[in-house]
Amino acid sequence: MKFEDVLAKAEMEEKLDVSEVFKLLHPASDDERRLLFSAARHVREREFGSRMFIYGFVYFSTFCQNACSFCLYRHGNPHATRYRKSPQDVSDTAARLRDDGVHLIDLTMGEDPFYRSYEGFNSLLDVVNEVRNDLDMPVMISPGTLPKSEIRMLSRAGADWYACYQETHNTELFKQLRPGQDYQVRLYQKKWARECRMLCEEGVMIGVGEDSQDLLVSLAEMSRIGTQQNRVMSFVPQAGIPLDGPAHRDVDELTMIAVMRLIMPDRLIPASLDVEGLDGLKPRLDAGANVVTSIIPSGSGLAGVAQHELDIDSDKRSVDAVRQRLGGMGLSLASRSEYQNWIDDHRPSCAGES
Ligand code: SAM
Ligand code: MD0
Ligand code: SF4
Repeated sequence: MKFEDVLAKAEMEEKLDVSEVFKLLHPASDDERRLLFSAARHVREREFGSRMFIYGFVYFSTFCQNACSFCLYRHGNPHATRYRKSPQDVSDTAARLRDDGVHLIDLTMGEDPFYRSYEGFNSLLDVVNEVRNDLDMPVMISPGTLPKSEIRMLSRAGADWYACYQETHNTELFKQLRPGQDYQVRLYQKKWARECRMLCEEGVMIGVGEDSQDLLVSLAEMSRIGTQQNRVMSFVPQAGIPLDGPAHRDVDELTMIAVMRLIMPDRLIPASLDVEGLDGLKPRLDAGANVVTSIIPSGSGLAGVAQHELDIDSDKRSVDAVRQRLGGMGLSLASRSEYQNWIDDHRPSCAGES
């Protein structure tokens, strides 16, 4: 089947077989690439109109017991700036982000032994409760892997979303990327969170040694697990880590965003400012993303992950800067109630497959 014919089928939301998805992952010319992105935007427009969502990012502890090969914050890396914000700092930052106009607060940490201790975890539950109930903001929690009992406590404290990225669904590659970590336990986070009625985010990385076969498997896994938000981020090389870049990429991030939009039209897809900063926003939205993530308040001393400082203190990772860029693209920010309605409509009501 010709590229255009597969695209037409995808735009009509007909189910594609593996060879058709493979074709979409490999546009053979600039023209095919343009058509792919335009179809992805078309599908996004049909599902979400021109209204984009926007998330604040609070990386409240950069201590980590793990040694992921791609991450600046891996245990023992002397190049990483380590800090641990207090619960009070976290809720003050969340309040500032709410006033700036984000739709959700993403509370993210390295696997910090303090916040995983009895005392630290309880203080985390208090912060989640405060942000959700006192600030009245939707909360995403990105704490790494936890036992199901603790995921349940986070859900009860008010967390709406659980984010935990597999990075790859190739178990051999996973071992290289997340040495010493258990593939199945990480995958189970999403099943457990869903059983606790939380929305879930899955994610894959590009440029870490994957091939297009691996990406096909990831797409199938995202569909199967039913994660309501799915992200793809290009690997950004870091000081002091074992993984080199840039590796050969069979498929780039933008193509993957577009294909995700086409085969899972109603899911949320981030355009993360954490990869190429504010200048990376337009290409990601042009490829069909609909959530701007990694808004970080300037002067807060908070870091990004893949880009720990890019655009932060120049105020370019702000809601205002994003709003301005969206205006130039004929897009706008949704209201908080539009976002709240979306999560109310998509929250799992019972245990699903995983
Ligand atoms: N520590 C928790 C964990 O690993 O699940 C939460 C942090 S998690 C949100 C950090 C994510 O950022 C990783 O899962 C990975 O997808 C992405 N990331 C980290 N380092 C990166 C890099 N150098 N380039 C691109 N993405 C990166
Ligand atoms: C982002 N820097 O949204 C953040 C982070 C964690 N849930 C998300 C990778 O790009
Ligand atoms: Fe730690 Fe998360 Fe970085 Fe892995 S990705 S080293 S778990 S902060």
